[in-house]
Amino acid sequence: MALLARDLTSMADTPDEGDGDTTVVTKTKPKTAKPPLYKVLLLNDDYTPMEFVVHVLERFFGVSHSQAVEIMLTVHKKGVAVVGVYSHEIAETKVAQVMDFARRNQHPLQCTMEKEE
Ligand code: TYC
Repeated sequence: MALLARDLTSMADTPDEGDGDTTVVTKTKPKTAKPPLYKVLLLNDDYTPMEFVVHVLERFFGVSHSQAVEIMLTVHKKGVAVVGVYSHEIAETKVAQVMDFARRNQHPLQCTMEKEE
């Protein structure tokens, strides 16, 4: 049976079939926005014992003892340091855990979070 003109037209540029030519199909990837990240900051004060801060860093931020001492001394000298970067929910949990642990131990240690730009 003979091909109709419209059949030839529809086959002409169909990928992987037709006249043997190759058609390259390019697609632009739909852009999914990345969720924002939040820095968790530890603040210096005059009263919280250094060893308590070291313990907090080991316990809640999973750093080694020597890393914890280093970070604690940075906060002690500079006033503040970023101790981790997390999703909003994880950052909130870290801040709450540190604040609760400090309060229960009657230390004025402060921990906050801010959006990473
Ligand atoms: N400045 C405190 C002291 O001399 C130690 C300290 C370090 C406190 C870090 C808080 O986030 C802090 N005992």
